[in-house]
Amino acid sequence: MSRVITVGAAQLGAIQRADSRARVVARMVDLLKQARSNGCDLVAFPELALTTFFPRWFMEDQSEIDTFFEREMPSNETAPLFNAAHEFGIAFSLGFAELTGEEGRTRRFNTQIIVGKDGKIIGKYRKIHLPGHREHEPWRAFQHLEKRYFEVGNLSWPVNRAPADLQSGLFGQMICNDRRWPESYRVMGLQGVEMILLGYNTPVHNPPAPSHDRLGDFHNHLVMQAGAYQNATWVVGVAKCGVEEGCEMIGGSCIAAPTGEIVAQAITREDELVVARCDLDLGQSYKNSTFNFARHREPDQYRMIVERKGAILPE
Ligand code: ING
Repeated sequence: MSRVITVGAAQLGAIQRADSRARVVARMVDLLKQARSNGCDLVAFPELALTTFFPRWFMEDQSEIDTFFEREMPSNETAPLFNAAHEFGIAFSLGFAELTGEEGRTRRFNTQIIVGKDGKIIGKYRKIHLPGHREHEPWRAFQHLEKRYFEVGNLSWPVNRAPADLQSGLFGQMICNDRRWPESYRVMGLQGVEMILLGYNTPVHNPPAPSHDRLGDFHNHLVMQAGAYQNATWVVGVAKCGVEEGCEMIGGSCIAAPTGEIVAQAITREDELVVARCDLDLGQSYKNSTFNFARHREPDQYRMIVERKGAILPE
């Protein structure tokens, strides 16, 4: 059996600090129009897709910081995106900085949602692996203050079943640094995920480890291909890229199959739609053989080591 959906990875080029949300949303609607002419069922947008990557700056004034957050979704500025997607009958995922009230206090998360063709939210995720640092580190060419501006996500990695107009697919999400941690994929693999949507903003230069810079593009694809294969799932990775406020970010948006192969990828660091027809049943042969978790995984062995919490040194 095959359950094919046509997917578009909607890579965004640079967004400068002065760029309005309205201007960015207009770019995203243009990508949705391209997706419509390519027969897309689903489009994935990057992490923090509405603004420049603001964690690159040290800010102390909370009202200034909060100008980069969304208090409601959709809002007046983002409504044109939701309206266009609904009119075109296209589902989409969107990353944004979420400011909300929960448990009687203000909460701030690096969030991503999947919105169905009917405009209803299918799934919501809040970034768990927050890279970088919490305090100002002036030695850096640029800051990476996600730990300062966001809380660690509190929704784990849920897998949600989409409606029939998306082949009743099992969809999961992660954000950026999450893709470097195998646990992110495995938690969803254990739920039978068939497609993971992930947005990222990844600087070319990593100040604490400049020797890694030359491998940025390689590591980007390595982790998504491995995560896809080892969990028998599609992985759609979408960059915000190019030079934002002097900071260069990698592109490399791609669609990786459960086989581990990249089936389509971006060739620019601009706004670019990467399209592939994805059979959500393609992972079944791996889930039923090599990665049949029920038959081949040994969770008791893993748990024993994890619960020891210490290093396992040879006698
Ligand atoms: N960005 C980067 C990422 O994980 C980073 C942080 C850059 C980690 C370079 C390692 C090397 O892709 C975000 N936003 O998580």
